Parts: sequence; C-alpha cells; structure tokens
Amino acid sequence: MAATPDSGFTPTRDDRFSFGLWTVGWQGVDVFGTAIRPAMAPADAIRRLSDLGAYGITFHDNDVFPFDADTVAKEAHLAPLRAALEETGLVVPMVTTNLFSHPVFRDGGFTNNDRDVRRFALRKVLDNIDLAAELGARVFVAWGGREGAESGAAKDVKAALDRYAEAFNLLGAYVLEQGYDLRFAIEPKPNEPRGDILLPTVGHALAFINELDHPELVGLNPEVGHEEMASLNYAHGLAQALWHGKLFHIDLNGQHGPRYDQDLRFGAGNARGAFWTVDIVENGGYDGPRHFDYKPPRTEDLDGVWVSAEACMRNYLILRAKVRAFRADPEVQQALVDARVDQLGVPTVAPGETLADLRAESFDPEVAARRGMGFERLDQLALEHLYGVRG
Ligand SMILES: [Mn+2]
Repeated sequence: MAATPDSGFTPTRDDRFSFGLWTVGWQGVDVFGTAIRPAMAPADAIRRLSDLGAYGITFHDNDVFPFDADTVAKEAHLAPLRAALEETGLVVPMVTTNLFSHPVFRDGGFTNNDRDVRRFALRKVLDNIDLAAELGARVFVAWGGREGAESGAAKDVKAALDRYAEAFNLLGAYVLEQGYDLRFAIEPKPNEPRGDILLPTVGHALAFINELDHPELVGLNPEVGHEEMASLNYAHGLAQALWHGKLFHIDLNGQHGPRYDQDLRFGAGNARGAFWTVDIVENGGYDGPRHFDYKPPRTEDLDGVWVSAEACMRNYLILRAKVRAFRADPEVQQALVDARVDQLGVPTVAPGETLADLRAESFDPEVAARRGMGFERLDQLALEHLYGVRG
C-alpha cells in the first residue's frame, strides 16, 4: 500500500541508509560464547541490503579480507565486493580500519606503548586510506576502542595523546599530499573493550581535534550507544558537533542506558532519545549518511538478522514521520512560542547596545520568577506524537 515512503515506511536510496558489513555479518561471538551464525560473504550482504532499500555499505578492512592477506589475496577478496557494488549501485560512503581484533593490538594501535606496533598500525591505516579513496569514500572513521588502559601506571595519558595527535597529523598530511577528498571522523566511546578509552566523549574529541595540524580534516562520528553508556544525551552531542561544524558521520543504534554496549537496532532502547535524534539529524543541518552500527542479537538466525536490519530503517522512517508531524502541528508551534524557545535565538545584548545600557535596565526578578516555562505541555505534545495519538 506504500504510496510514499512515509505512508509505508519503506526505505528508498534517497533516504541514504547505510550499514556496516560487520553489523549484519556479526556472527555473534561475544565474551561468553562462540559464533552462532555462519559467516556472511560481503557480496551477499550488499545484495540483500540493496534489496531492502539501503544506499550504501561501510566496512573495516578485515571485514572484507583477512588480517594476513597479501596484495593478491586482498584483491581476490575485494573482487566480489566490487562486482556486487557495480551490480547493485550501492556506494561506500565510509571506510574504517580494524585496529582492535588482532592480539597485536592488545594495547591499541596509535597509542600502543610498543612503538613497533604503532608503526604497524599506521601502515595498516595508510593502506586502507588508499582503498577508501579508490572506492570513493568521503569519510574515514577512527574508533580507537583499544586505545586506553585498565590501570593507572600503565599509560602515560599525555604521551598517548601526543602519539594519537601525531597519527592524525601524519594521516592528514598524507591525505592532502595524495589529493584525496577524504576526512576523518573520530568515534568516541567511554569504555569497553578497554577499562577507560582515550577520547571518551564528543567533548574530549572536539578539544583534541583543535590541537591537530589540520583540524579541518577531522570531525566526529558519534554513536547512540556510546554516548548513552555514559548517561549522555546523544541528540545534544549531535547538536554540539553540528555547532562546531564537526558532524562528519553518525552511528545509529539502540541502548538501554548505562550498561554494556548493547548495539540494539535503531529505535529499540531509548525510544524518546531516538525521537530527538531523528529531529536533530533531519533538522539540524546534517547531510551525511544515516548509518547503522548495531548487532543483530545472538538469539537470531539469518532471517532475524534481516528483520532487524529492515527494522533499523523502518524505525528511522517512522520516527521521521512523527518528527515532521510534531514540527508541523500548530499546537506545537504555539507551545514552542509559549515556552519562549524562539527567544533563545535572540542575542542577549542587542547590536549597538552597551553593557552600561544593560546595567541601567530595570528588572523585577520576583515578577519574572513567577513565569513558568511551559515545557511540560511542550514535551507532552512531543510524547503524544511519539506514542501515536496525535498527527
Ligand atoms: Mn560504531
């Protein structure tokens, strides 16, 4: 019956949904158990995601070829991926490097205490940057999951940040030298797998980026679950990244508050947070892919994997329809004015006004203190749109 994407919540390529190959391809290996699903060939994932309405795929180098692959083996693994991209028309908007699975990265890549490992990590990333550029990717994500520590004396954090910055400076210079149209996006995470990960939040990463040789080349890839694990507000994190001009990419998934990294399908977990996430993604000036980084639970067979992948896109479109209805609702628009949300856009001191003018103004704080803000009415309207009884 789907006449439009919004009436049927059926994705189209114009929606620009992308998936990591490691999401639908996750075999379910976790801390307590072995694989419960067979390996999935990247080409098969690409064809199925194309059928479901995605427009792109992303991958770590070792999602496509083994860690020890030489040039010939790499190309043998890349050939069917290239063929599937050609056949489906799917694009590769982002590529990332696995600097966390192999035992050599037990203490990280760029910030490993072992200099030989740091040099190896740089080589691995340089190779993968060449591949990313060749495939037309515009964003290169850096999730430093193993960059961190479990204990105090083991890591000189200031030296580690020197090495982290050195890595981005070298890689940035390489991208410029090669003339690649590629920018880096740091993905913050507070902990897991390391006890404490470096650049744990959006704010830490933003401050770090400002210390780099080419800050314009480096932005953020915030992930829903990573922020919510730290009890942070994901939509607020996206808004601040946008304010800095640093929202280069997003990782959408679901999380139930501060606990282990759940990687639920988007829209599961914190549904209210997901509503405001879609609102800022749609209305805040972000124009990149709507990228899903989630894990189909171990309970699922392959059919369940595709149910969950489809649900990520469907939930996004459901929430997008609700957000649009919320923003278009005349009662909401009046409630926004009543809550003085529009007044926050007005400079506190007007152009031409002096601080002396400001100080000379008469004001009765007791009168102003009696004015309620009207936020409960506004938020109830949002919840009623979310719960499906309005719009
Ligand atoms: Mn991620």
